[in-house]
Amino acid sequence: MSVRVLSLIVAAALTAGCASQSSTAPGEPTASPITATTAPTPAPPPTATLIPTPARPTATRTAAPAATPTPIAPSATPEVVGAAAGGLVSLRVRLELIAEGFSRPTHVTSAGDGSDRLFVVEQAGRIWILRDGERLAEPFLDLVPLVGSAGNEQGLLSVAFHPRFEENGQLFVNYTDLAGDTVVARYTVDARNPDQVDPRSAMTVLTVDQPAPNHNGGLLAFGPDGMLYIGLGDGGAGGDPWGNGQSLETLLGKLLRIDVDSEEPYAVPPDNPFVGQEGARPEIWAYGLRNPWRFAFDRLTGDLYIADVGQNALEEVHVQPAASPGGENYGWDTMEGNTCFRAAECDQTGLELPVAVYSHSSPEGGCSITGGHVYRGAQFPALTGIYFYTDYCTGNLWALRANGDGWENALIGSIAIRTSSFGEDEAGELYLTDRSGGGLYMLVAG
Ligand SMILES: [Ca+2]
Ligand SMILES: [Ca+2]
Repeated sequence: MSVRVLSLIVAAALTAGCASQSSTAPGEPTASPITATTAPTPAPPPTATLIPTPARPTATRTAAPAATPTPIAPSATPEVVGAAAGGLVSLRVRLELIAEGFSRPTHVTSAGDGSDRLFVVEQAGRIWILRDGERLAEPFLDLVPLVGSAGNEQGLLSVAFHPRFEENGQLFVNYTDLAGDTVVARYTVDARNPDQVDPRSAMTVLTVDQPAPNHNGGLLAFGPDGMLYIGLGDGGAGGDPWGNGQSLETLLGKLLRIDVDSEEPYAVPPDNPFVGQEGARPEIWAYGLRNPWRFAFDRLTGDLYIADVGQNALEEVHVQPAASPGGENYGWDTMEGNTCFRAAECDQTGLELPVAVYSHSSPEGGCSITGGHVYRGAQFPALTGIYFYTDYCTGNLWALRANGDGWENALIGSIAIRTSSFGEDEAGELYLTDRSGGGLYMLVAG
């Protein structure tokens, strides 16, 4: 067995959000995430992996057959190969190496302050600045002493800059602490040095007890409404043993929406969907989520894309229209993807079905979805309006876009990195972090 194969197996064991961890729970079949990644596999049959959802307004539209993905070896610029006739499957994209040497990067984003800096988050607790592709010598923020990152899905998981960061210097981080519990905290940049955070500025916004090391969610993002959205997984183990996904009494298994400006540490927006409902936590914006590791707002339309990591069968993407008043039930653990979970039938009343799914049981599938963004950059017009997402385990890369009343979804290739996150720079160009190799890549057309 080669060194490379060994390293891939190790990486597979570290899968963030992957069902492989929860598959250790009794009764869960074991996923085999590494089989599709250890070597280039024979070409799978063409599939666009569209899911029939006949009863839903979001029903998927039929797309042209997908190109055969061609896994390739890691390199400085791992290519994505996708070619076929028409539609998304004819998209050609590749990854361009921007920087390397990060230790288990979990997130990348920008500050929206006109500085054009990129901020790369490391799982152990540091945030680094890239300016013009060069990493600054000192970290922007070092939370290593506060962060517990022993578990595969624990650590410093994201950073979000306040929409008025340029004025108030505020940023928000999401990490698991030394006890494994979720912490959302606010920090303020050093008034004398815009490349350093003042560690004394820490203010805890929210903490959530975590019953198990996995399924911590972890993303923070400000919506177009100026509210802070927080993704929280179902708490962990496997199969949601505590029933958190469907319970409005807990913050676990939810997307939260809070107002960090009106009060400290936060206020509940009065128009949140469960305000005033007895027994429901008013911070909840949407529920029925298993581990929404990454979600993203389309910066043009405000539509919200939620990539929810599946159990042992299906990975899924939900899309919430910008006009939604919230309150959606995304199904877990009544459903996994577009199927009933552990049941032949289930009551689907009131459940939102995903607009795209892929399975764990084929080479063109995977084991743990990493949601991306809708491309709104300026450099690659061919990518405009397309939501990109990938599978952490197989590297399969997907493109999804609205198509009339439905959705076009296509497998467009395979990338030879372990994508922990996508992120946008200030101009809307897209980047990916390779948790295994430590690189930061830019998604490039052509
Ligand atoms: Ca957990
Ligand atoms: Ca779902």
